[in-house]
Amino acid sequence: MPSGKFITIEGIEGAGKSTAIKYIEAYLLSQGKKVLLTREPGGTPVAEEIRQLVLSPNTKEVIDSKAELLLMFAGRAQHLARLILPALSAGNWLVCDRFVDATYAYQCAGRGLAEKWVALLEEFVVGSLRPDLTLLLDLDPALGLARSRRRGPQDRFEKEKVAFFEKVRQSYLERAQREPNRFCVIDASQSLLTVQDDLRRILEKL
Ligand code: T5A
Repeated sequence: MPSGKFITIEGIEGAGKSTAIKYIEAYLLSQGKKVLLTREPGGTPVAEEIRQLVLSPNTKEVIDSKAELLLMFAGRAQHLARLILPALSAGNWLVCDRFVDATYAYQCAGRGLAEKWVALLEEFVVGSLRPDLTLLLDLDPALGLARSRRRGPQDRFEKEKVAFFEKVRQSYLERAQREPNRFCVIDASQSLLTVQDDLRRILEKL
C-alpha cells in the first residue's frame, strides 16, 4: 500500500510558510520520499482561478463573507478531487500551504462566521480526511505583516488590520491546543536556521 503523508502548514501572513515548504521539500526528497507541493486557495487550474478572485484587492464589489467562505470550499472541492486525493493514493508526501484550519481561523475567527457552517462544509467537501501533521508557524501579526509588506504588493487579506490577524492567530493556537496529536507549533520569530532545525526534528519523528 502507498504510504504517503498529508502535511499542512498554517500561520498568519509572513509567518514563513512558503520559506518553510521549500525546506520541507528538500528534506523529504533527501529521505527518498515522493513529494508534491500544493497550496490553498489554489492547487489546480480552476482552484487557482478562484484564488485570483478571492485574493485580488481589485474586485469590482465587496466580497460578502459567506461568498468568501463558499469560494474557499469550492476551490477545496476541486483541489481534493483533482489533486490531493489522487496524489495521496499514489503514495506521495503531499505538503499543502494552508487547508481547512485556515478557514476556521480566517472565516470564523477573522470574519465572524459561525464554526457550525464550516464544520458542515468540511463534512460535505472533505469528509473524514485530516492532515497527518499540521505545522503551525506562530508569529506576532505585527512582525508577520511587516515581513510580508516588505516583500511586495498586498492582497485582499493583507489589507486587513492587525486586530484581524490577532483573532486569526488566537484561533490557530486554540485549534493546536485542542488537537495536540496533529499540530506542532513552531515559534516563527526565531531565525530561519532555528525554524528549520525545529522542522527537521518534527519531520524525523513523522
Ligand atoms: N485564506 C486561505 C482564507 O481566508 N481561508 C482559507 O480557507 C484559506 C486556505 C492566502 C490567503 O487566503 C486566506 C489566508 C491568506 O490571507 P497565502 O498565499 O497563503 O494567502 O499567503 P500569505 O499567508 O499571505 O503568504 P505570505 O507569503 O505572506 O506568507 P508566508 O508564506 O507565511 O511567508 P514567506 O515564507 O513568504 O515569508 C515572508 C518573508 O519573511 C521572510 C521570508 O524570507 C520572506 O521575505 N522570512 C523570515 N525572516 C526572518 N526570520 C524567519 N524565520 C523568516 N521566515 C521567513
